Amino acid sequence: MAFELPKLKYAYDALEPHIDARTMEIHHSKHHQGYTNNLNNAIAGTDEEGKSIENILLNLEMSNSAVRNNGGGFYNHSLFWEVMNPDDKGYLSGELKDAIESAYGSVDDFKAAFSKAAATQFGSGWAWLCVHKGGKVEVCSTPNQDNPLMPGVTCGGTPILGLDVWEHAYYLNYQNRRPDYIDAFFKVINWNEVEKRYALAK
Ligand code: MN3
Repeated sequence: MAFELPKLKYAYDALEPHIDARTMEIHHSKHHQGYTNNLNNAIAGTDEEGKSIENILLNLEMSNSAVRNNGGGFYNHSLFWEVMNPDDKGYLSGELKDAIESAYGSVDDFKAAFSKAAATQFGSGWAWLCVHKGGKVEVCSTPNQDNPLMPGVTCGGTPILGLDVWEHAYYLNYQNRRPDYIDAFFKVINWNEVEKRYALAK
């Protein structure tokens, strides 16, 4: 069974004015579709075919750039769409809020750390909030389409929140103003979804 582009649970214009419809449409229907197709092509006829994307990334041979780039791209964007929502955003609470305060002191300090990771990732990449076994959380960033599931990648653990800081994610609306895009992302984070992922991963 080949990987399929996941459907969005909201319309392309649902995240406006924070993330514009044209960017969402191109990002989902062109970029994410491209990673999906290229991943399927890269694993066709190999031992990876039929495995879950998590399994493929956790056991990735990092020198396999086709699977690294496109498997990462497939997984990262699938997470990205899920952790945003225009309506059902919830608010940071419960065990995840406790874990964030334990690691960063306060929610504002966490936001500053995450924003800094996103703003200072040189070139294309992602900022992450990860969970380690036992529940400790950590912010990090990765270049290109790498992510914390991959062997040897910075913070490790399970990513539960990810922000795409490739220019294709924001350039139409924000041009070079990546920090404004990062601020906007915080207005559409679906904390209910992030908390659900925290509970599963910890
Ligand atoms: Mn992208």
